[in-house]
Amino acid sequence: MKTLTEFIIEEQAAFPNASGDLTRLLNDIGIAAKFVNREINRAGLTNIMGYNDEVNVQGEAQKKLDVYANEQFIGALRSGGECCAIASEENEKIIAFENEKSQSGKYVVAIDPLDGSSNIESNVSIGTVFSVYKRISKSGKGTTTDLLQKGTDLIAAGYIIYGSSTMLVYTTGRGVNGFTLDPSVGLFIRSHPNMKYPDSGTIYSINESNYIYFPDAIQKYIQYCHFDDPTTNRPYITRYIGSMVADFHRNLIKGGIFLYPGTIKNPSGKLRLLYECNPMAYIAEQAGGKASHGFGRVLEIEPKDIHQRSPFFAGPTFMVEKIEEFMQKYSPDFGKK
Ligand code: P6P
Repeated sequence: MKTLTEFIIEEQAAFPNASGDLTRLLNDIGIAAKFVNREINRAGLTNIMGYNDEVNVQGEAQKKLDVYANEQFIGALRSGGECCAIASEENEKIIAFENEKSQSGKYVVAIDPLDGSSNIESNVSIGTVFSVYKRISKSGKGTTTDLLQKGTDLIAAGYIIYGSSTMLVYTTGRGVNGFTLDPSVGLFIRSHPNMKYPDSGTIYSINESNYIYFPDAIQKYIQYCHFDDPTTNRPYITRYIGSMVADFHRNLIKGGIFLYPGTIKNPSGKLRLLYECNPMAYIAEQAGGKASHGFGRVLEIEPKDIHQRSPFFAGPTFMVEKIEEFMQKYSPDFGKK
């Protein structure tokens, strides 16, 4: 049995110049996750479920748990001192920490503190998604430029899924490991070592209600999934819960592709590059799969804005490559200005 803390420390040993700062930062995230988990597990019993009459930068009604989760992760990272700035889905601008300790922090974090929160009252699994970069600026307050880095520059990325059990899944570029929270002792225990997509994938996850707005390539891919061809395990199984972390995690375990394409109304799709697509893309690639925006690696996108969106396809390599084949063949100019 290995705890998250033990594993992170062991991982640090693999980086000869490691100072322990990333170890402490990842631990800070793990601690905040436990507090968020506790509130989520009792959300139905307190008035925390309701809306707090605010809207976030996305114009989405903020649920109290969104605000609580945001405060927990920001608070943990601020007091930990390893992170100098944060980009959060819940904040329009970056949060550049004022305290001296944080201003000497070597890292910056992009985070979706509670993804899928519209599912809270229906008790559907929700999640936190985070990504960690080395700061570019040398010292002082962190800057937006520190956050606008390509996914290929990620130092670490992960998610917490608050589901039937609470799990923290992360990578530092040396594979993907999953840790299940034992609430009786408040420890994340390594339960899923070296997570990899299964070789065969038969699940596809997409919001088919957008069908008429999808480009031809996506409409044809959905028809491809429906086609009866036992030699390629089709028709595929459709599973879509509308909570990215839950859909992504199930597909990583069971083998399937998660799709959030662009539409003719929103060619860039809905998911945010910095704190949803990039961290999940890093995990997908480290788990032996691929993550594409339809025409190439998500991780190669040059970010221009901390809240910019991207089409997102992640799963086993053969399934993502099929999407890229269809985009090239049927919608080669889609989303290109
Ligand atoms: P739709 C949740 O709001 C979220 O950001 C992701 O977690 C999820 O995959 C997506 O939106 C669902 O969006 O348009 O299918 O309801």
